[in-house]
Amino acid sequence: MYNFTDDTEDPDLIMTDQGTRVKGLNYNESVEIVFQGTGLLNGAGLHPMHMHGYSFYAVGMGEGNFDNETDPLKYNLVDPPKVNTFIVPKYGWLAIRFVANNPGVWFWHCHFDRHLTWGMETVFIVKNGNTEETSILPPPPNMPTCMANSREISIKESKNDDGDEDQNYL
Ligand SMILES: [Cu+2]
Repeated sequence: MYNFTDDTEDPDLIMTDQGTRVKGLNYNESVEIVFQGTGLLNGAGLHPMHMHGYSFYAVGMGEGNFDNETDPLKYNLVDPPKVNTFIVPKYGWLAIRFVANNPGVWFWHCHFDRHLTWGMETVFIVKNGNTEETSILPPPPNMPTCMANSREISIKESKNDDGDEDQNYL
């Protein structure tokens, strides 16, 4: 197994891939996530992982590298804390579970803002269920449309120097 908690300074690991990938989840899907802390680049630290839209159960945590065979056997499935933020321990791991029963687009991130800007963030898109009650509410009737906003902005930006409106915004 790769040793995530090694204090390596391998320069090939300095630059990460930038991406806009998100994770899609089906309505009512049971989700388990294991956050693995790392010591790579001597960057070991705590990470308070925070999820919007949900509380989750922190079912397990431990030191070192997560072992997918043995560590789940030690999960607390009786009375785990239900929270929306929990610490991934330094040189350790955190396992959480939740049921994706709140449709929407939900931000997930480390709550240290500096880490967030380094890329410790992602998004879950939880799909609608089969009923109105299990789906995202429609926008309110007075919500401006994107088209109305973009037209107003375009008109403001397209004034000529002589004050005439440029009609090519459409
Ligand atoms: Cu962090």
